[in-house]
Amino acid sequence: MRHFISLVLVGCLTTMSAQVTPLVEDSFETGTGGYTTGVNLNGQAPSSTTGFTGSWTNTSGGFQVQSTGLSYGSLVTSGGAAFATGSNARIGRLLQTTYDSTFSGTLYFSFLMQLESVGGHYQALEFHNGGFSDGTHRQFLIASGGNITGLSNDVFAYRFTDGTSSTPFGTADTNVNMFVVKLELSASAGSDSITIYRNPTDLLVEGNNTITANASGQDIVFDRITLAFFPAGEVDPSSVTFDELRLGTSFASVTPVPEPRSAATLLGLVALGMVGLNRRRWRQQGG
Ligand SMILES: [Ca+2]
Repeated sequence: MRHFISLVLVGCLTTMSAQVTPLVEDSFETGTGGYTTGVNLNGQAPSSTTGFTGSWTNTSGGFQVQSTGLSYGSLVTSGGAAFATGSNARIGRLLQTTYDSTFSGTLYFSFLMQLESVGGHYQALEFHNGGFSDGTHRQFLIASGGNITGLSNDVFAYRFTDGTSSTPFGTADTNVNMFVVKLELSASAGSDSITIYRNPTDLLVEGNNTITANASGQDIVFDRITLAFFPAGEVDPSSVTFDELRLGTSFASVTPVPEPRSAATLLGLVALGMVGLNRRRWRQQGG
């Protein structure tokens, strides 16, 4: 019995320690305190988000928030999601913290992305710094579709500052994809590295997941997160949906899962079990 209680307590503590609040979070909540649906995301700055500053700012086209969100496995999700309204669209929002060249540390970024169709359109989540220019401000991206130099349209790829080559890391599909990017950032020049997990199967333990792609020898600085969709003149431009943006200092902080039972409930069950055991003992002794 004592051994069982120890196991339960260790389990509770492990579960509790896995719940770490992310630095940045946007589940695209709708309604009071959240986003307004049916209008452009541009100019919206709901109080339901964490770690952003100012409002979403677009450079072209439109994204809106829909009331239906994306879901992935046991990932904690809520609210709606952001989707491109079909025209050439790029929209970003500043973070409260700028991760400049003097920053040193490990960050994790996660997001959900669902393509409506696999094709030539460029659909991407981008990190920019100081502005929205492809050539000078875009620092890192995960994208599918055309306009990724030298790649076919049906892959996912990552890319660093514009002008360098893109690297494919798998076939694109129309499922809800979850991406977790580990950013190991150094204050030394040319010493940043990234590790990508596409559709991690274990949201609790990073090491149980297969690394999809990684790269080193980079310099990544960013002050905003950007959503992009460029159908490139296609007849049926379709759309792309993004949801559950999280930036944190640990894998678990950007991959939250519900606790199977709260620690308090488990402790209560243990206490009830002990009471029952003692009663049986008392009856055996008394009878
Ligand atoms: Ca959501």
